[in-house]
Amino acid sequence: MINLYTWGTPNGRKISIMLEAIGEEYQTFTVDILKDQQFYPEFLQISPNNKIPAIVDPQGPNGEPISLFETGAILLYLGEKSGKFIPKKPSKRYEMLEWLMWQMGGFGPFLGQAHHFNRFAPNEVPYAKNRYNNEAQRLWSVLNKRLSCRDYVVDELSIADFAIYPWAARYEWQEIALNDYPSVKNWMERMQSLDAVQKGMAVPDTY
Ligand SMILES: N[C@@H](CCC(=O)N[C@@H](CS)C(=O)NCC(=O)O)C(=O)O
Repeated sequence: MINLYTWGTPNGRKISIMLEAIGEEYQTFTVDILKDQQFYPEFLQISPNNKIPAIVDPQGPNGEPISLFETGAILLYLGEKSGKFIPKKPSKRYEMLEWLMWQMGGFGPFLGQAHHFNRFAPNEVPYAKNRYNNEAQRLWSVLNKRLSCRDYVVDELSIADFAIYPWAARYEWQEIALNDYPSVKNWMERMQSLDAVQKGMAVPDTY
């Protein structure tokens, strides 16, 4: 059984959605980042960048245990292990990687900054709010265009959708009006209707 170390954030939920989607048995361990548990030495051994999520799979490559941090790496690992949600056609696989990297480098880090300055900064910082809310609008426009002519980010449901969805689900924290992005809104409804997404988004249940 895979151990998932996580907390109730978009990055954590990417992995619980994927574990649900591939039907892999897993147990969840919460790492309360509000109590600095991500700095516990035993957690740092598997996630040296002190961030959730991380996994430990006792049945890794060659039957040996493996631990992994960084959601892009974890999603690829679980996709390759299960043979699911990574397109088989090489050109489609690269397309999926483009959108996975787009999420890891943009539609995650920049939206995270928007969350911070909109909701958590101890004082108003108009310049930063403006900068990250504008970037949020730009990123949402890119995604909206991409989804205007397809059901999923690379046509078939893939780990790129699982990476992007939990961030999109926090649209209110990004000052995004969903109706301005109708194609993303429709895709989100499609995603929400999936059992794995509903279950994965509810992990961890203690949060
Ligand atoms: N690039 C990382 C980002 C992970 C991340 O930012 N995790 C946040 C929660 S969403 C965290 O653990 N923050 C705690 C900290 O920075 O100390 C990934 O995709 O795994």
